[in-house]
Amino acid sequence: MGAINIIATILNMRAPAMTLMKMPLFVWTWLITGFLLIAIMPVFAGAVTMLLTDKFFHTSFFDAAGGGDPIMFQHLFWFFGHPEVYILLLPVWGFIPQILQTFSRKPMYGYKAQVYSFWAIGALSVVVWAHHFFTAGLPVPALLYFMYSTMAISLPLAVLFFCWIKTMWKGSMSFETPMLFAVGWIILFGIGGLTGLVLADVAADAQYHNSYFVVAHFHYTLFAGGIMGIMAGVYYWLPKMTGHMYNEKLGKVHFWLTAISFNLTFIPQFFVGLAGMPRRIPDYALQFAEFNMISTIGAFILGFSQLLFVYNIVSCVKGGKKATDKVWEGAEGLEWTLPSPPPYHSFTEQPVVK
Ligand SMILES: [Cu+2]
Repeated sequence: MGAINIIATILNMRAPAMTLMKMPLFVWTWLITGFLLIAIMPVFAGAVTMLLTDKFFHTSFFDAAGGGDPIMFQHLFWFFGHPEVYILLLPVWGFIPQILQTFSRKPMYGYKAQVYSFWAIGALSVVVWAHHFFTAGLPVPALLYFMYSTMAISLPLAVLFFCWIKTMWKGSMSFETPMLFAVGWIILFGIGGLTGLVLADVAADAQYHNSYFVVAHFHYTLFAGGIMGIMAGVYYWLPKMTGHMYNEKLGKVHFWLTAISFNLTFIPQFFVGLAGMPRRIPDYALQFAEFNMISTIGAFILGFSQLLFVYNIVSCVKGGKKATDKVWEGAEGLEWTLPSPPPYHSFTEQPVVK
């Protein structure tokens, strides 16, 4: 219902001159996210309902003992599970280029290419699901199909990365906290993407599957690619939302602590994974102890440094230097034409879209 609401709002309620190809990328990625949600959530709901009837009403959809197929559950779950990752990431991919543009003080590079790449990624995301269980014994043609289709995602993603780098290229860049998070995001999410490409290789995946390599890859994708991106967005729009500037120094300390401790936590996991440490176990062999210790220390620093984030947000809501309407010198978009915070009944007249 939420997804339908988002799609209907974007398609029907834009300002008169706001054509689709003038929309902020954040709105584009939300539109695609809406369609993805509608495509996968009913399948997921069906799968969990079947699982529940298996468990409580003695059906055997997925129970081999009663003639069911456990691999079928993996198919249904990952038909949901893979696009779900993009549902979490796409909105972030939408606002990061806007932040890069603002702090590079030059026009965004390749707006249209980015829009088409987002659609390509959205479409590909619903046809690659079986790469999550390459070792479950799928037929070889299926393995090859899911390997190549997964690798194909790196093409539109590479287009996006080039557009984002080109947006910054020779710009008059400055590194306020949102920009630090955005640039850090590109590098760390890049590692997440590249290690995903490694996992997509059927032959290599026999080694990587169910190891800590997957855990490390996943956190580079979802923590760096998702959460750290959201942090960039929070710092970017916080002055607009609250009417106050956050503490810039504290924001920078928060970024560096987060970026360093994040790597301290997850880089060792690539290595223990490659050395054979499986995931989802309560204990591990002694030869993995040192790297796990480094990882644990990193995780504690990462967790505690988020208290700075909470403190910064709370004190920004409570008070601080008044934010101007535009907040950031290079910012573009309708929200920056309104006072900070925007008043109720924000636009009394139709806004002019350039
Ligand atoms: Cu996947």
